[in-house]
Amino acid sequence: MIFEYAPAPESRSVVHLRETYDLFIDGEFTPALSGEHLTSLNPADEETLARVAVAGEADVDRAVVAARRAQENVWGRMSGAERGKYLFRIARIIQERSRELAVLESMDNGKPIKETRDVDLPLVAAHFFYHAGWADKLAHAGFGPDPRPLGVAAQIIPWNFPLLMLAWKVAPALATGNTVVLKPAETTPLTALVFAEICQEADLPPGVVNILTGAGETGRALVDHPGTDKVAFTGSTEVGRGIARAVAGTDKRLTLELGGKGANIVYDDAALDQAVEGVVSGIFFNQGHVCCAGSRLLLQESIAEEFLPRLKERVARLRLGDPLDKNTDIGAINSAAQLERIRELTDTADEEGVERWSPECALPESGYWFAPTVLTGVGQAHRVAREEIFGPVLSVLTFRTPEEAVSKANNTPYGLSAGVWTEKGSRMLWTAERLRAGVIWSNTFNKFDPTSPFGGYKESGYGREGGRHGLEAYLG
Ligand code: TXE
Repeated sequence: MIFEYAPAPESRSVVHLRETYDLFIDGEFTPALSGEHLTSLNPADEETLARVAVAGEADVDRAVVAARRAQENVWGRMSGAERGKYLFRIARIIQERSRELAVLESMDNGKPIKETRDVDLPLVAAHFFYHAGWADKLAHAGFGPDPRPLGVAAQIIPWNFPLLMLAWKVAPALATGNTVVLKPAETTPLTALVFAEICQEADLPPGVVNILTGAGETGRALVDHPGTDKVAFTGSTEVGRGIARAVAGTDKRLTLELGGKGANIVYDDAALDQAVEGVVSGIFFNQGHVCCAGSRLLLQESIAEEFLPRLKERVARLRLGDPLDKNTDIGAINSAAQLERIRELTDTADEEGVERWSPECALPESGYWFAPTVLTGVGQAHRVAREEIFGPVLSVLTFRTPEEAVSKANNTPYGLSAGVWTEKGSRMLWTAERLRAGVIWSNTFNKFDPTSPFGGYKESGYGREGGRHGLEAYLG
């Protein structure tokens, strides 16, 4: 019998798109004074989803003034227990609207619905629940006798986990009594705007959360505005460096969560089936648009011959296509610019003599797509071993000894994540102690939890998000 594939598409009808979205300032949707708009596309088919306002300097000023007023007069004066009630309410509304948010996120970002539905949205709600629980306990949690909010936080987030990055930034800021002005990425602004509606639905006092859409210029104006007390940024190392320069010499606090080039180290005694699964999800989850992706596989040479065919066989079974199909494993690349970046780096690998392999897979005709790719014969000097590709591309390197594994894993300007696969506890600990990475997973990968601090070393940035360390970053 020949198996015929039957797609199982999630319905778009749960999403109610507006033609045009305004900015969200002081509790209201309001047109941008700049009068400008940008267009948000569905990267899977390049269709326009909506027009979105672009905030200019005057709009940034309005939002910062509203956030300051709300912080000083309302939010900063409220008891922690009361702030917690709002956060619990927001968390519950997110759960109630999670199907709509998951579909919208998949449409705006291109990521598969099974990821937005089973990973992003549950984690978004969990973040608000977790931080709601902290709001009334800050005074007794060892943050000092009188932990105080910093004031107004400027928050700039990327497009790879739009709503989850919003939750990572907004929930701890609000729990600690800060108010926020947040700018989502220009290619994925829509779920942040629905979040603004959720703030209205939760009766959050006006000005506590302000959402300004726009591109880099809006972000720059927000960073440069003198009226904020903290800047929290997740994005490219290049823009992060510019923000660090802009904030230097001011009294603003800064946290940066930047790029990565994570190593997944597989020793010869690893449980291989489990390691194959971990390596595959480590790089192909979310099309590889993950700062902590395991984008370098470090494979012990003695098992390379056995491991690589198994890995390729598993990659060949990944299903690429419509992000709204519940069976899809790999969705669309988020933008034409990101697709171009991935192509440029993989083309260089071809020129450098690296061996490229992809399973046979038909790419849709419209939209932005890149087939899952495994690069072998990669040396440490190759660009694909050093630079963040941020796409579904795995660079495979080999090692002979644990010392060599650690040295290669650490041979990167980044220091965000690593995975170690071995059945030997002593080897695991020996390796983990020597890796310079903020997050190290053992015999697993891509496990996230609001209680765990997340962040990097070196060019991956500084500061931690999540757990009590994440709260500390919003307290003075
Ligand atoms: O990032 P940008 P891009 C990496 C990844 C990717 C590369 C470029 O390697 O290929 O960065 O992605 C706002 N002042 N990561 O170009 O430009 C921008 O509007 C203030 C890793 O998308 O850094 C968006 O909201 N803000 C990463 C946000 O910064 C500015 C996630 C991120 O965009 C600005 C994304 C400016 N001058 C990309 N210029 C991670 N760490 O997860 C832009 N922005």
